[in-house]
Amino acid sequence: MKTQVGIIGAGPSGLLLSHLLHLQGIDSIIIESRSQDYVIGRVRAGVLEQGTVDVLKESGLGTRLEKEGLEHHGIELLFDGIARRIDFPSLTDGKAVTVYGQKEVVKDLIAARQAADAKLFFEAKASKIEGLAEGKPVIHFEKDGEQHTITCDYIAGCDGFHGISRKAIPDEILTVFEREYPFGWLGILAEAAPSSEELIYANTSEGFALHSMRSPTVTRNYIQCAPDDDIKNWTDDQIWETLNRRFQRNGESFHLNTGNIFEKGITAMRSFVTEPMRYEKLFLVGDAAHIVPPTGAKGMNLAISDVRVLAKALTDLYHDGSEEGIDTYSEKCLRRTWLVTRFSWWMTSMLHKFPQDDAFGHKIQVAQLDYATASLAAQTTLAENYVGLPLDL
Ligand code: FAS
Ligand code: PHB
Repeated sequence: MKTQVGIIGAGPSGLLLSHLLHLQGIDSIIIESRSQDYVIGRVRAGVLEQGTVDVLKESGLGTRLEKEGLEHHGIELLFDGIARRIDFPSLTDGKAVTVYGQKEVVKDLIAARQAADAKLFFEAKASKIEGLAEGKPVIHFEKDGEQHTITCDYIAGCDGFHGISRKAIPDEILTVFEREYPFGWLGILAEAAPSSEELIYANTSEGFALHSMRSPTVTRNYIQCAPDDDIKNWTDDQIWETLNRRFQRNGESFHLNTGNIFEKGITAMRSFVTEPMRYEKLFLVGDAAHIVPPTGAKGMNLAISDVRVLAKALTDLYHDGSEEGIDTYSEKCLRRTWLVTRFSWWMTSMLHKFPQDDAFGHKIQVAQLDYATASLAAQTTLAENYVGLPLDL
């Protein structure tokens, strides 16, 4: 097979890139190792930045998002029993975030690509990338037991943290920056109305908890747990009891709605950045290049900002012959990646219980949270990062 842009991976990165290129008349082929049902079934991100919402709506993917997305104008930070709200619109010139699950975004993208008769192949696993040094990129993949190749002008490695793209960059060129956190997140989806209108990020003496949601009838909650914890160690009652304890606050009663937990799992937490994000005619996009702890609700949003930069760069190249965009792709995306990595690290450091932390360490965290929610300048800093920094900061 032959195409202009070969895309490995049909997560948010690969699907949105293919969609945006299609709108510009640029041909792509997407290969995805998993089945369509598996890709759609994955439960991951929940919060869309303003910029993510804008690019989805501007590219014709806003119908369900407008109907089912929940616009949120703030979050609550809870620490030492003190609950304080950060308002977004008043601190960010009217911006907000939208709660709309990643699986809904992926569903909408797959539907749009299939409606456009895209060359989107599921259960097609890329095994090798060749020809980069010679300027003639070829993707080798297997489907239905047969070997195939895709000859392309450029390759977008949208294959996530465990994909093959990053490994196609020679070791002597690639630099990896990584920090593993000494905890994980136990996440649940339950048939229960959210217990609060907005998200609650709680720092407690026993650990972090997050209250989120997916719809007026489905709540999404997280508990900090040991990094090597096993979901089998947790009964549903223990999960609800822990959440209820961690969301209590001084001077007011908090009622946690409970219900049938229909999805639960444990996610490891790491910060991970690869430099550079381009090698010859291969571009790394999204989780293939970087991972952030989900405390700042940034993972998918950062992936989508990579896509916005690369789609514009490839459009300028194919339409006007300008290479300026592809030549600055890595530098531009890495700047934003580090800004987002810093914010996600900061939120994670401020809100979680670290095993090595003593009473002094907890007091410093409380002071950080007190300042972040009491000072207008500090609230503005948190709000402008949470709703999403401008692409051209
Ligand atoms: P993805 O990992 O989504 O997609 C990569 C795709 O490439 C996958 O479908 C994979 O099957 C495919 N692939 C891999 N190797 C391949 C090969 N050799 N050939 C073909 N295909 C291949 N972000 C948040 O903002 N909030 C959250 O709460 C949150 N929770 C998360 C929980 C988990 C368990 C994980 C893993 C991530 C979470 N994230 C969260 C981050 C997540 O949302 C990512 O940022 C987002 O999926 C990034 O999208 P992609 O870059 O498309 O990568
Ligand atoms: C979610 O709803 O899944 C979610 C929300 C905010 C986060 C992380 C996850 O910071």
